[in-house]
This record gives sequence, structure tokens and C-alpha cells, in this order.
Amino acid sequence: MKELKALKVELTRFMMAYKFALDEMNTKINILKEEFNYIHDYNPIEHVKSRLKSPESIFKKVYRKGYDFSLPVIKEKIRDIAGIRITCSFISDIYILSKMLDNQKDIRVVDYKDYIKNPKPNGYQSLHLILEIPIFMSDRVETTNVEVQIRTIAMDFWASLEHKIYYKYNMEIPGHMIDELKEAATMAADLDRKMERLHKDIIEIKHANQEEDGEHMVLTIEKDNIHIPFLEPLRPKK
Ligand code: 0O2
Repeated sequence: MKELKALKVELTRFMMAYKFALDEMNTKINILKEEFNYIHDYNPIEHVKSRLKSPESIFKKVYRKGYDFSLPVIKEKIRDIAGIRITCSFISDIYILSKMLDNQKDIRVVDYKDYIKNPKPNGYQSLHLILEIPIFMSDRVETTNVEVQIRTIAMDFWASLEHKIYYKYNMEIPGHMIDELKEAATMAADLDRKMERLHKDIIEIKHANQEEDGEHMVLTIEKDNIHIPFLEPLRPKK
């Protein structure tokens, strides 16, 4: 009984670190989203979903991969216990966002898979990052992995439905459907590229109009300094 109780405490503490990692990452993403919206008058993030893998799914994955059932091994090998999916408006937003995360000093990118530049053979597209962040607990610091998947609405639409189709057909789907799914992924990628072009054109038109009206960029970034003209009078004198 005593051993069982100790195991329960250990497991709960193990999972807590991942829950806190999700909380921390969600806060970071919200800050980026609000700040970006404020400064650039534009929001690159459509929506964010996070999930903690259930102990059952973790054990299934450990079994499937043939790993040892020990917490240190699980911590090292199963890197998607905490998972966040960010849906962006445009392809360029995905890279802007991943760069912003990479630039944060307390985040270490331990793995980077670009399934946008190199889609999976079935057509799957997404940017996958495995991030390592420190979680400050009462008596220790736990460096914890978080898997971040960043994709566009079209990529997300395709991946969600493809996942549903596989689930429904119990992993065995007819060959012609595999081809059609791949074709649908290509169409989604074409749509993304078209929307990206329109997005760039609109930005150029907006900038040209601003210059014509004598309006200048409201913000400049210099090293770690951000200058916002109307806040300059409030800046402390050196
Ligand atoms: P869930 O329930 O979404 O978490 P690894 O996880 O590192 O052992 P792998 O294949 O190296 O395995 O990881 P990868 O390629 O980074 O993909 C992991 C996750 O990406 C998957 O998690 C899916 O969420 C998503 N994914 C990858 N390929 C596909 C795909 O072809 N279709 C769809 N719909 N999603 C995909 P899980 O663990 O499978 O499930």
C-alpha cells in the first residue's frame, strides 16, 4: 500500500510538470499573440489547442515503441506528452512564430521537423518543434519537453479530416482514397500559396498607401529595443 501511494505521488508529480509546461507555453503564445496584434495591428494566430497525453496513451506509445516502462525513459523518449497545436493564418506566419519562440532565452529547440518544406508521403504538412523549457517547482527545476505543431488553417483542415478518415476505417483505407487524400493535400497547399500571395500584395498596397499619406511605420525594432513613437515621451531619460 505504501509503495502504491509513493508511486501515485511520483506519477502525479511527473504529469504535473507537463501540465505546468503547457500553462507556461500557452502564456508565452498569448503574449506573442496580443503583442503582435497591438504592434502590427494583425493577428497571425487563428487558434491554439493544447492537450496532455493521457497516461493510457503514454503507456500504449511506450509499448508500441518497445521502450522501458520507467519514468526517466518515458521523459526522455516520449516528447509529446505535452502538446500544443497552433493554427496560423498564412505560411509565413508559421515561420515568424517559430522564430519568435526560438528567440526566447528559456526555450531550447531540441528538434525541428519541417513537413511544410518536406511534406510526408501522404501529403501531411505542418511544422513540428520539440521545445525544452524549465519548470520551476518548489524544490527543483524540471526541464520539460513540449511538442508544438504549427500549421495553417488549410493544413489543419486536411490533417483533422485525414485523421478522422483513418480512425473511421480502422487504419486500412482503399488505395484510391490514399491517392485522393494526397491530391486534397496538394490542393490545400495550392490554396495556402495563393492566400500567401494575396496577403503579401495587400501588405505592399497598405505600405504604399501609408507612404503616400505621409504615415510612417508606428514601430521600429533596434536590437532589443522597440520604439513606438507615441510612447517615446514616457521613456526614462538615460
Ligand atoms: P496525437 O494524438 O496527435 O498526439 P514520435 O511522436 O516522435 O514518436 P514521429 O512520427 O517521429 O513520432 O512524430 P512526428 O512525425 O513529429 O508526428 C507526430 C504527430 O504529428 C502525430 O502525433 C500527429 O499529431 C501528427 N501527424 C504526423 N503525421 C501525421 C499524418 O500523416 N496525419 C495526421 N493527421 N497527423 C499526423 P500522434 O502521436 O500520432 O498522435
